[in-house]
Amino acid sequence: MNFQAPITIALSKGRIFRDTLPLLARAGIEPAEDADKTRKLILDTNHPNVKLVLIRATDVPTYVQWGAADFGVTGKDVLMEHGGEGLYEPLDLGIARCQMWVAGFPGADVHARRLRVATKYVRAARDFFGARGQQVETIKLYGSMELAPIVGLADLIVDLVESGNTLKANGLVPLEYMHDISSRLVVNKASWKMKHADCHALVERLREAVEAAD
Ligand code: PRT
Ligand code: MG
Repeated sequence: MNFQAPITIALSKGRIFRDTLPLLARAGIEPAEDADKTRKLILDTNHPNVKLVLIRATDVPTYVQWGAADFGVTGKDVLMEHGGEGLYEPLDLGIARCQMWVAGFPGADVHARRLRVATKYVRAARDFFGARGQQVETIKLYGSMELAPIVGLADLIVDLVESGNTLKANGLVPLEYMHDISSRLVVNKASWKMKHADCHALVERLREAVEAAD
């Protein structure tokens, strides 16, 4: 496959890059370098017109929204928090799977009045509790949410759970399931129109790669 227009794909280092790589390879795109071993922020690929940019996971939707990247791969958790303005979400890549849960000490009352909830996912938390008419006070954190109930900063947390080991190691338990999370391919809405042939071809290649991986 040949790309006529320049295409930039935003990825984050770590599990997103690792899990996206085999899908890109099946779509015929191979980076010239290993993301986890380079300090470069822009990686060339085997296609002269295709570049990868390596940025913080939470910045991926922002880059794509503003057209600084045509495509991005980002967790549904990050996407829900961003809001998805300026983006299409054409494909669930089925990678970096986990779940979003309300968590806290065993037996904590998730229906109590005047709860304080600490989380990186303020929007998802407000939506979730708000949908059942429960007003909660949210405290925005950027990491280590598990600490919040222990030090009395919050009654509950909203966090991602994979094996459950992180919660368990801190004496916490998952209390209420919220969402299944996986990584999504997002595309800038203007790119989708202006570079439609190339963008559409890439989405279809990746769709086949995802189906082959299932
Ligand atoms: O770490 P950094 O601050 O650089 O960025 P990031 O945490 O956003 O990036 P990264 O690479 O850690 O996560 C990227 C995406 O992977 C997330 O946005 C999720 O969509 C997805 N993902 C899948 C996860 C997990 N599984 C996961 N287990 N993201 C984070 N975790 C963390 C979770 O927050 C908790 O601290 O792992 C811990 C729970 O894991 P268990 O196995 O102990 O339950
Ligand atoms: Mg992380």
